Amino acid sequence: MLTLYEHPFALYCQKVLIALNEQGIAYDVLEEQRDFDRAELAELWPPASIPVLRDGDQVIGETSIIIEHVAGARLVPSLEARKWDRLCDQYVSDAVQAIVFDTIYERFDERAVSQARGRLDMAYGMLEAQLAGHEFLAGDTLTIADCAAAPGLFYALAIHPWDEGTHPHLTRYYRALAQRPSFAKVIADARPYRHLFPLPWPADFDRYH
Ligand SMILES: N[C@@H](CCC(=O)N[C@@H](CS)C(=O)NCC(=O)O)C(=O)O
Repeated sequence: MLTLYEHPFALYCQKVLIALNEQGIAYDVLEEQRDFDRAELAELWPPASIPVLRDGDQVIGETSIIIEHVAGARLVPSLEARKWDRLCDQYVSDAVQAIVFDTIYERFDERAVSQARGRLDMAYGMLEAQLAGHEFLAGDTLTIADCAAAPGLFYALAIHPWDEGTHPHLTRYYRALAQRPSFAKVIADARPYRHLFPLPWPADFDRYH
């Protein structure tokens, strides 16, 4: 049996949860703060980032590697899928984290936050252009790239929403992802933790969900 060390409200954990749900893979959950803390996790996985997957004797960190481990070519079928997975992690999810962590860790670094917002705008443009010609990021089927995009866009929507008028394809794409059972479950399971978010949560946030 697989065991996932995770937290339902953590962006990168949601990426793996979507992949597991998509594939109908059974797993046990250990939830941060309830079942383990970061010091305990560091003994297993020194970076102590979440999620971490335990599969028998194997301890696997890094979401893209976890997804490749559990799903292989079913979710990582092409170089294109890997490319968009990397782009979504680096320019959407990491930009979101830079903005959120700026508040959590009281850095108040306006330049860094502004750069992160610029990266999000750049990423929205890239996604819009790609999605104009494809249902999903890497073609006609859902891949690791969409597992990466969904939670990044979820949090991006809360702090730096894209303009729906100039991004109709991105809007269509996110709306469809949000209706998909694998991601809808993740959104529902994370809902009780929204009070943990350190920035204002928009009143109209659930318009897509
Ligand atoms: N590149 C990592 C990123 C994982 C990551 O940033 N996880 C966040 C939670 S969503 C984390 O644990 N951050 C470190 C911290 O909160 O101290 C991956 O893909 O697994």
